[in-house]
Amino acid sequence: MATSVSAAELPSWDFSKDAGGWASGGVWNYDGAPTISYDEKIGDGSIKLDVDFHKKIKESWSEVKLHNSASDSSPLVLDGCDMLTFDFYFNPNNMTNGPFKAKIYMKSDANVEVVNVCPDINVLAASPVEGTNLKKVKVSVPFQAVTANVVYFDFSVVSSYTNYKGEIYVDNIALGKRG
Ligand SMILES: [Ca+2]
Repeated sequence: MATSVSAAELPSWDFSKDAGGWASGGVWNYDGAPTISYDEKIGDGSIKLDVDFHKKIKESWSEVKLHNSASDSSPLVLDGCDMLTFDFYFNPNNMTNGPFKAKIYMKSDANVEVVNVCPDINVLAASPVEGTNLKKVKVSVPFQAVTANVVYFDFSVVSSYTNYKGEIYVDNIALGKRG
């Protein structure tokens, strides 16, 4: 009997069990060493970034990277993927000015840069998270549609003239298709 195979779902990470292959990917124009860890509480599992951008308040770009090591060994097969969404948690008491940006960067197995976008994170759209000092905003990042085997995948939080010092959480990183 034939078994129908549904189209592969686009990858997503809800961090319900672990960091899902995401780990520190280094920094760019950042002073010090951020601490990247798995947090089991916020968002029922998320990635925690302990960062300090205050020495870079005069800089338009100070970057803390997460790297997806799972895609190093087993390519992410993308077919018409043109969007990434994620949840961004921050503590508004930890900063007096902004904004943040996200940077999404992917390279294919043909060594082609298939995604390289860095939209602003609209912190003004964030809502308070009950029982915490945090605010949360869902961020949608559109990009030109990609059909490729992705073998290099970075997700960065970028400070643009912020003095943010403290914890940031990232959750529900999901690749998808618009419309
Ligand atoms: Ca989660």
